Amino acid sequence: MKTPSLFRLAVILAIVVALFAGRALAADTSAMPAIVSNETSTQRDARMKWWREARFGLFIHWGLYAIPAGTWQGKPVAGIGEWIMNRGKIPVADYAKFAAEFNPVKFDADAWVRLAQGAGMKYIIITSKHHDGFAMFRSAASPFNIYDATPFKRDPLQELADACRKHGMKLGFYYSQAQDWHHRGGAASGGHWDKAAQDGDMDAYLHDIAVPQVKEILTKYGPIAVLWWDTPTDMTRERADLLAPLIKLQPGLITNNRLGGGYEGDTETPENKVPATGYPRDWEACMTMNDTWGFKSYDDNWKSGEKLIRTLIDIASKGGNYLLNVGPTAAGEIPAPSVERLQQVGVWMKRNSESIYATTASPFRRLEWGRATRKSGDAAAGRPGKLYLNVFAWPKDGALIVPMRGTAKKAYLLSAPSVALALTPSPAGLRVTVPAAAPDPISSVVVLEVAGPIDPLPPPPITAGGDGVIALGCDDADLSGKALRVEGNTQLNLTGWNSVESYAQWDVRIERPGTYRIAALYAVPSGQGGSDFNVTVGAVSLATKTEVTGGSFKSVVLGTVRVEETGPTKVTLRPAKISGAELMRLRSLTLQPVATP
Ligand code: H79
Repeated sequence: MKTPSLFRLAVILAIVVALFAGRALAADTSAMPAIVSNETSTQRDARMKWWREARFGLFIHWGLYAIPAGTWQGKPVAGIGEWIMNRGKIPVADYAKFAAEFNPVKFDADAWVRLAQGAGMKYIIITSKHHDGFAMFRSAASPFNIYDATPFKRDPLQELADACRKHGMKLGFYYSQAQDWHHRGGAASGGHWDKAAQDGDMDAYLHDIAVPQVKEILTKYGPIAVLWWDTPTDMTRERADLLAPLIKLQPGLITNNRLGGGYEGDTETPENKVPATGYPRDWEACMTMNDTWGFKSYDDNWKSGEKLIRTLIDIASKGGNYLLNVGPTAAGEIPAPSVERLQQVGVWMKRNSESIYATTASPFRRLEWGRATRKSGDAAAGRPGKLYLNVFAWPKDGALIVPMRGTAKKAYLLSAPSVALALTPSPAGLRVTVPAAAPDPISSVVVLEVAGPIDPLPPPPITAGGDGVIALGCDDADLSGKALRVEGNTQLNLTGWNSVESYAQWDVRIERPGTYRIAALYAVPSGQGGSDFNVTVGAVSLATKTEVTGGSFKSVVLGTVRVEETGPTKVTLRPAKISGAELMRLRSLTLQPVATP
């Protein structure tokens, strides 16, 4: 009895597998923009391993734009420095003349690599060609390159590749594949100020310039760890298909999500912002140290060393990498303020990098005093799991409260591992008794050795402030629905309300019953207003419609509700019928008690 039924099962299984295989084949030939890859998730994890452990890299924007350095014909050109050709509407022939004066004799690849290494960085990504079309390497595909068009007559990518290999630093190349203001047909939608020189066929540009140059950078410089595409303007699937196969030229190459044509690459790349929460896959925040990528002589708006260090910690606590930029000068030097800051980061990393490298995202949504990262343990190897608490605001009362249930095996300062800190479980969380003085003025690391999984406590319910107003921020909300997420850097907003499944919910505690006026600070672009949505406070509900705010954020009174019950309550904002692309972008919701006579 058993054998035949098992056999029948096997036949059915075989048929099902064949059917699915057939479907997969069918999907391959369809227009689905999913890259066909036979890499298993284990292989992928192995390929991504060094990158996930690295957490910190140096971005270098270096090119001809370092010569004008933000000034054209005696006038400052607004915006990011490497865009000066575009923003200054510099004719192609005039911009090309910078090449004759480009002689960065102070360039010292070894010093750059040592600087990055000293800062605790594990990889370097340099612009091999930016939107200005100038190749920073010796290229057979175009004479507009640093070897053939300048008095410098050196190949900085070769020198950097050699220095990286010598110091065990991973090297990656940035390449602007779709936007090239110099070569005909490469200007896409970004170039239109010098039609006579820029007009041309994009496919011819890809064929003659982008494809051969990407081949060059992936074959002439030894092992390349990352290929960093940028601005996939006008990249159709067909066009991206010309470049995508080149990725195979470097085994293990990691690519970002900016090739275009539906190729997703390996990494998300938020630019100049730290997302409020992480992403569901690998991500890297690329950020400037001042307000430009390419050197601008007068941009002195430097972020402090403390800010850079805390940004690195913040990003690591959300499971991402930090790609921090420098813009070397036309002489070939990294500006002194950047060097100083990288050295400052290095001082902190020397003592505290264990809390950064090879860590994963924090188990806590938010911590009042700082950020957390973690490392899983290995019981077989006798290695405990660790929680790294990066404390920005050192407790004045000597008690660091970690909002988790239970206790830990052991706690200590990363700077003094042999001194155990007392642990006291409490309803508010695990209390770690710490010394009065912070070991580090920027961020001090407390290590918790843990046996099993961390059990975070839910954040305390939101209560009214001194003015009686209950203020609900977007990063306090529990989010439902696939697309709903928090965006923004300092000014956060909830976005992605594209279905009735998308809703936000807040845990509040009502201390005073009464009538509350509900207002929302939101943005709805023109033509997208009139969506229906509901706000529910416990058992009472309010139905309303969105107003157009014209793209900017505006505080809109939604109505009033009468709340009878005190105690823990849920406040929910949920769409009922969406008329635009999404309901709104929401910054906050407030419940203001209405004075009753
Ligand atoms: O290489 C750096 C930027 O030059 C590049 N990506 C990073 C890593 C980049 N190219 N385009 N963009 C980023 C976004 C486009 C911004 C624009 Fe603008 C807004 C183009 C025109 C308006 C910024 C402001 C550039 C010129 C003015």
